[in-house]
Amino acid sequence: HLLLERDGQVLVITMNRPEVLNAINDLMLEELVAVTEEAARDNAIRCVVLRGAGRAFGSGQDLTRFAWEYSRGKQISVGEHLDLYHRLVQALHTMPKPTLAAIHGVAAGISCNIALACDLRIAADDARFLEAFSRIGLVPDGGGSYFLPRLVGLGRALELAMLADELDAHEAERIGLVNRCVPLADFETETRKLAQRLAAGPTRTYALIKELMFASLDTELAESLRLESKLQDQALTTEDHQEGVAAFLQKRPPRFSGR
Ligand code: LHQ
Repeated sequence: HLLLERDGQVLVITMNRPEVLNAINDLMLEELVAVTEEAARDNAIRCVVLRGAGRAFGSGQDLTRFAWEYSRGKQISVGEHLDLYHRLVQALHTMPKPTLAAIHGVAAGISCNIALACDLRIAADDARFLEAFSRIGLVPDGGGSYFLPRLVGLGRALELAMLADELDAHEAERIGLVNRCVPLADFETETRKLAQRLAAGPTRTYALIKELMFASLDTELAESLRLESKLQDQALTTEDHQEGVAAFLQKRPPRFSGR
């Protein structure tokens, strides 16, 4: 249920069940886990883009499976099922290269939260974000309770999760849920441009930046300063650091290799 495409050093993962707005079923989830874990290991990939086929990004967990299990009177334990989602969210979060969610149309439920686990989000102006969970009596999962308050603050996070109203793309951009909102007509081009730019960046440094920023949210200043020193030591050993300095001194654009 995925389409995979290599565009230079960018891996584009397209969720492909357009007839149900890319609702995530078991097979798609297993494929997403396998592909993201593999992308993390593959040094030839320097940026990962996640998007949806058809008219939407994704409508969340495929609810037909759950409806079916309810109808058979089965007690559902989501533990094992969620474990797979957790592997996906962890793979995206710890990916040692940038991840970009490209959202058009609706992003609902766990599909929305998977987008939140990516480093950056670009949205088409037709995008709609929906923390749909409470509409069906569920709590946000797939990392939503972690990323949402960190991205938009506690007040907005509670509102989005409790009222479960749709948020349009402009409002999402205004509150910082997405990094940028572009006209639908330019969405593909702008996504590609941003992805190529990220793939041409200092990849190892990007990974260190992610680690540092998230760590700072759970530590005090002294600890953040210590971690900055430690990770700067690592950044200083990269070829991209040397290249960046050389390019600056030679007054030319840097050619980063990701090493
Ligand atoms: C769908 C779905 C869908 C199947 C649209 N499944 N078919 C929960 C449980 C346990 C463990 C794991 O985690 C989770 C996390 C979750 O993600 S819970 C939240 C699940 N998602 C939702 O509650 C959203 C349900 N969908 C909707 O509310 C609407 O479809 C939205 C607002 C997403 C889009 O509305 P529209 O643009 O009006 O499209 P539509 O409703 O007409 O949908 C098009 C088709 O897609 C339709 O099928 P049909 O045969 O009538 O054309 C829908 O039934 C199907 N579809 N979402 N999640």
